[in-house]
Parts: sequence; C-alpha cells; structure tokens
Amino acid sequence: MQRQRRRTPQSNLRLLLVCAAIIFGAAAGQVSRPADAASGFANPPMLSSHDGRLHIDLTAAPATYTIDGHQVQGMLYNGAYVPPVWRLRPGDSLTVTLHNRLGEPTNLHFLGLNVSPLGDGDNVFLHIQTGSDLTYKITIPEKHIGLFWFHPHMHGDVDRQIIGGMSGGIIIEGSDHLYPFLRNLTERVILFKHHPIGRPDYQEVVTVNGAVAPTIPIRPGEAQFWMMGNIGADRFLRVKIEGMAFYLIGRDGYFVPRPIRMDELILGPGQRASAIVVGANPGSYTFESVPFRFDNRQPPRPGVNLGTVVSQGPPAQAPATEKQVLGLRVSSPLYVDALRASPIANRRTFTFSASPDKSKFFINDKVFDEKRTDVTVRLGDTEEWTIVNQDSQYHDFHIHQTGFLVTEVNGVTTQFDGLRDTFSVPPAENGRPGVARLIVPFTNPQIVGRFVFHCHVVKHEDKGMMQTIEVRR
Ligand SMILES: [Cu+2]
Repeated sequence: MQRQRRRTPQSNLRLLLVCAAIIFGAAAGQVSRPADAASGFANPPMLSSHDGRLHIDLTAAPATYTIDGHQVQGMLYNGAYVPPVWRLRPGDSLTVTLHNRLGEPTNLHFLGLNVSPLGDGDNVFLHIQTGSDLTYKITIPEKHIGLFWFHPHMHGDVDRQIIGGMSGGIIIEGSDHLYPFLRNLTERVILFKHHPIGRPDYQEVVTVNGAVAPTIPIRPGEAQFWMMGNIGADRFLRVKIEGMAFYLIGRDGYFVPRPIRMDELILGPGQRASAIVVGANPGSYTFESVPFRFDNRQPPRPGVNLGTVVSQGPPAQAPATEKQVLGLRVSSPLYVDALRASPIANRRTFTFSASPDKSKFFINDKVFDEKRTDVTVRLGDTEEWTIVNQDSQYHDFHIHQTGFLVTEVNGVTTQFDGLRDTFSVPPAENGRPGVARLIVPFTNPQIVGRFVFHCHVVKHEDKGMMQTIEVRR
C-alpha cells in the first residue's frame, strides 16, 4: 500500500507557487508545472461567465515547459499546459480572441458544441495565419450541459499542436439540474493529456491536469462527481479505479436516464465521461489506464498509472450510497427515445482504412480535401451511418456539430441509452471489419453549413482520415 497523503500547507503553498508561475510565466511564454509523482490532486483553474458572457483572450505561442521533470519544447495557450477551464451556462455567449504567435497557422475547434459552423463560429475551415488575431463568437445552446473542450483543428498540424500542449476544457453547468443528487458533491475535473516523453517504465507520460499520478482524496462512502476528459491527441485510455466502480451518468455532454455501473471506461481521444464515484473502505486504490489492445497487430499498449485514490476519514456505508446512486433517475426526459424512433431518411456507409505503411489514412478510399464536399445532408433528416473499420487498429469516429446514438457494434445491439460525439470503432479481426452503426440527427437548424467528421486519433486525421459534410436547408 502506498503512503497516504493529505493536502498539507506545503502542498497548498506549492499550488500557489504554481498559479503564480502560470500567471507570470505566461508573460514570458515559459512555465513550469508540478511534475513530481504522488502530488496532490487539484482541479484545473477555472474562468466563469458573468451576466451571460465570457470573453477569453488566448495567445498561442511556442513555449518551454516541464512535464514529469522533463523539459520539453511545445506550443501553449497563455503559457499554460493546462489552461483554465471555461465555465459557462446554457445560453451564454462566449467570445474567444485567438492571437496566433506560433510562427505557423492555427485555428480553434469547440469540440462537442452543437453550434454554427459558419463565419466566426465553430468554423474549422478558418486558417489563422501567424501574427493574426481572430475573435470567435459562440452561443452556448440551451440544452448543452457537461464537459467539452477546445483545440486547434489546422489540418496537417493538429497532432503536433495538441501534443505540444494546445488544448483545454469547457464546462457547461447544469449537470445538477438533470441529477440533483450532484448538488452537494465534491466535483473533480480530470483532464488527461499525453506526451511522448521517453520513460523506462512506459512509452509516454499521461498527465492528470498536468500532474503525474496525483493522489485523489475521498471519504469512505462519500459520493463524488467526476468529469473526465481525454483532451490529448491520439492515446486511448481504459480507465479504472481498483476496487471502486464508476456510476456513469453521461458521455460527451449527453446524459443517460439512470446511472450505469461500470468497472472501467474506454476514453478514446476526445471522449468525456461524467460519473459518480463512491469511496470504498479506507485504503489506497490505484487509478490507472489498464492495458489496451489498440492495434491487433501489436502487443497491447501497457497500462499507465494515473494516480492513487485514497479513501480516508470517518467511515460511512459505501453500499448504502451505491444503492442510493443506482436508484437515481434523470429529472427530465432525454432525447434518446425520440431519436431511436425517428424515421431514417438516408443510409450511408463510411469505410475507414490505411495504406500498408500507415502513411495515409482514408475514408471511402479518399484522403481529406477541404475544397471537396463529400456528404450533403438536408436539414431535418435523421440518417443511419455505418462505420466500417478495415484497419488493424481502433479508429475514433467523431463528427462536429452533432451527437449520435450508437445502436450496434459488430452486429450486436447496444444498450447504451445516451448519445456520444466520439466513438471508438473496433478494428478488423480475423479478416472481418469492425462495424459500428449510428443514428445521426441533422435536425438542429443551428448546424446548417459545412463542417467535418473524422477519426479523433488526430495523427490519422492529419494523414487524411477526414471528410467534409454540408447540412443544407
Ligand atoms: Cu484513426
């Protein structure tokens, strides 16, 4: 068992020093993050909207920073490896002025928001040249609640820019309206990033809010609200707390009607999960990403230690809390049943594949061309999409501006009663492709315009695995 740690005055001081380093480091374009193993957990810093508005000034610039004691050269927003989470309410207006000081083009994508892809909205066809500034204007939809994130979407450079450090979280408040039980719970915002720093024990470093393997406190029998997001570029995580379950209440900003008990969760790149965690008997419990067979021509990716959950304090009955959690029901009806019953206006198949040397990645044998419009959809239609994965590795299907319902995986009907905006499609096995069937609604008038869908393993997207779609009135 690992030594138990509490938040000490020293760790509070360290937090203060880190905050100061972020604030002052931002001016110098240089920042250090805490990097020691077994450091205390802290939520990322947050910036909240006031009077229905939030304005963010975001300077993207090269930076030198340290992860896990290693100095790395990267690219950061305002000098922070984990920039403040933007915290808004449904209906708020968000403006973000992006100052590009990178020395190369970039842009912004507001992942998961069902907002307009036109003009200065969530428009990934904008190219912000270095030295230029642009103000994005986003209205948060009324029904959006949960964890989202932002990152560059400059085709060809997305992987380098995200791994360089450019990504951050967005929280739309209101999970506690759907599940009032959350109201008095401790909230943990857990953002995973990965960096290919060579280490003897595993292939790359996975950080939790910029820290390596922090200690996360909980009391025995205490319910906590965890919002976890994989805001890295390429890495699949299969997260698990030894001895504690996740009571999943939503994914990707969409909720399920009742908590689902899960011992582990796959978080492909881009994916988020909202869950209730209940403290087990006093002790230390490993929080980890367990080994995952990402490519069936390669050995499984090794497990990664993500931290330690330490349960301590006055004992309470975990089973009673768990029973209470499993009895929860969402407070207002969700959209899933209506979507399941929607008539299908169109059926399409998209085949994901790769060249033998993995230098090119295809959708329907084509690499991305932003000038070509691959799919045209009529506003109001609901479509059934079949994603066929012919490759030996997982691909992580993601579409902008809308969620979708996964109805079938490899011929088996799925029972998951929530939408997603990113789904890990299993690889081909024994010559049979991996197949996911989705219902995709194009019914929201806000999303009229041209946008993209792609693999959210962004190095695949950079190498071609992306197509354009236009929703027309
Ligand atoms: Cu992929």
